[in-house]
Amino acid sequence: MNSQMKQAYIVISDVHLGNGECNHKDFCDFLEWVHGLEKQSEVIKCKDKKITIKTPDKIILLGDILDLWNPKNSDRNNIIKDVMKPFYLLTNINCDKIYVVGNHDDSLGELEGKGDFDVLNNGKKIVIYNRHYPKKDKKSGKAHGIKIGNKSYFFLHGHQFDKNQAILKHVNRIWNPINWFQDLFNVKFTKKYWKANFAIFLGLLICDKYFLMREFPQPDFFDNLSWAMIIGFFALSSIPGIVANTQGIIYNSTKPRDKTVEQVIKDKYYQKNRETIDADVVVFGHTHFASSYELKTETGKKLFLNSGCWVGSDIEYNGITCYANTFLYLDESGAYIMTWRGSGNIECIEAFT
Ligand SMILES: [Mn+2]
Repeated sequence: MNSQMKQAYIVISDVHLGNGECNHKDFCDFLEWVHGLEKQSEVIKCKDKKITIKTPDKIILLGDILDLWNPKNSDRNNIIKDVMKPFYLLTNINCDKIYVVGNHDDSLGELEGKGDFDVLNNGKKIVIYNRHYPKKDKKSGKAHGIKIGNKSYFFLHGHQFDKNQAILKHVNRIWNPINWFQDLFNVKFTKKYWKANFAIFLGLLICDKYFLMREFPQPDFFDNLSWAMIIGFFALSSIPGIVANTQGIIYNSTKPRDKTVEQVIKDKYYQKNRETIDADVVVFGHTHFASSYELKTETGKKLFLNSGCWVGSDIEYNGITCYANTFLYLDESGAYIMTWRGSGNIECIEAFT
């Protein structure tokens, strides 16, 4: 029992590896620092308290770690490029990793339960959870939080709290337009020549309308079909390029970002799930705003914590700083929102003891 009492978790979300705004180098430096905790723990000041950051027993990767939706230049090779080093560094850290998928890495959810890739050299595991960690109990339909110290914690990415995302989720089960266009765009020929292909496609359309139909008032069926196939080929090899390169702009304007935990919870979307989560603390990411909110319910209080992001830089909203490069540290003494300031400097933003 004693070993269960002394536990340390590190929670990271919304790194968006592959995205142009991802703080890739900072994230790698941070992981190297986490690896270093194995040899020596770090003592930092949090208000008037001293906290010892120990080497973690578990790392929770809380969604949107990879950006499969919106990679730089829509090119998925940028994800592969960005992923190499962080995952190599993660492997070196001597603890199990829990990967809870978010909306930007939603398709990884298909890997849940597909076991044999996940044991690393050091005997540690990386386990994928499609929705949340821990899973719901099949009988009661309830999810019981993980006990760390005297509090229990429940982890989910948080797009489940986001109205737009929740509607999308239903559609996405059958057809996910963002992924679909990304798939079509990431065909090498399309990726390389979509602009030229689009010019050819337009050219063919114009030809079709103004010249060919007049020359051949009644073209036979097979002529028509092969003509349609040629136009179709260039359409298919160019339109995904246009969609993939504009959806980033559209997506950015509808981003769920920059909402504090209070705003998310007061939006009432959480209500739906509330009876099924049996935990003192609900941890999520998604909005890129490391913050907290305490909700008073009929049964008591529930604390909501947001793990923030590793994208962009610190921004101020209505006098509140939204930090970049944030993580949560949880141990038997409490929960802490922290920010990586570079070169091993950690700043504590909020403490819950
Ligand atoms: Mn998200």
